[in-house]
Amino acid sequence: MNKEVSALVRPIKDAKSILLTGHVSPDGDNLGSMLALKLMVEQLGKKVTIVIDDSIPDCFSFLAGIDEIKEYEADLTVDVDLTIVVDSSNLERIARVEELIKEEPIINIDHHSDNNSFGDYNLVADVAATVELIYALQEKMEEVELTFEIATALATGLITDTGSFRYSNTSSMTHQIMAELLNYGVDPSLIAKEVLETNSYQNLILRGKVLQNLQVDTTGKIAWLKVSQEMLEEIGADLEDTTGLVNYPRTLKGAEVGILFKEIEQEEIRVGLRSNNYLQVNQVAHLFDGGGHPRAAGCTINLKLDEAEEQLINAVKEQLAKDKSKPSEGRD
Ligand SMILES: [Mn+2]
Repeated sequence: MNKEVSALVRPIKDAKSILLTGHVSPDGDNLGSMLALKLMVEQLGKKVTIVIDDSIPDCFSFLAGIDEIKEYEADLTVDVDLTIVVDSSNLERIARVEELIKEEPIINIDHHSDNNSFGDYNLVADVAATVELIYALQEKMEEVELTFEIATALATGLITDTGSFRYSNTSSMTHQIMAELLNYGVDPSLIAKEVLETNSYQNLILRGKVLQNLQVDTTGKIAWLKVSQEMLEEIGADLEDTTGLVNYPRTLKGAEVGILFKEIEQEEIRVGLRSNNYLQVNQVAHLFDGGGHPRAAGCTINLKLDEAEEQLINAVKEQLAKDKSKPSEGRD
């Protein structure tokens, strides 16, 4: 991995103006990676524009530089000589931001095992969070100093992608990096409070309503939840209030896989998949042009909610039949 990290230093130093982006449904690792990297390369005098084809959840508003992230718009133009994509297995994950990429080289920094190496430079490694790779890059860039703001962004990625160091992707390296970040004054209790332990009123009410409609297949192995636009309107909630819902169905005793369907628009259904022990949910996501990890993946299906539900659940049943014969694998 050392060589791949070092290989990024030259193109970053040679660039003047950098486009930074990451996947839709931005999470703490995606945002933490982008913001840490932005603050790092700004120390080198680079101009940085962050664009995402989605809105930013409020819970991340404590991160330095978060207000400067632009949401994709059709008339947006950027003049850059390097693009860096973080935390994304393929270019489809950045949605319409792909339209902003012209001839400039692309750096791909990611930790998803199904990453298709779409970059001209690829730093893809099996680590708990993409921020671990950004941390490694910082260590290689002698002129760049770790600051409280950068450390906080990196720690946010570690905490969120490891489920507060509970998931099996957590390594001794993850803890070593966290220990180093604490030396820069990072406050993990504040990060946990902001990101994991604060809910909007609408989020709690929506959670109650959505959980009441929990669906389970006849085997009890597949559990899923649905959020329709009608439900959101009824309680005055928006898509941001769905944060965290994806984690509930797989906690059902006996379930192997938990799924959340979110109706973004009438024929645009965003699907989050989580599994417990052996089902490779990224294989299911791939069938619908999505991606992710064996235990956490996502995709978007351009069908009506009930049609998307039927197709996706059928695909999960087929994958369950394939995977149950294999020895179990750890969470990625
Ligand atoms: Mn990640």
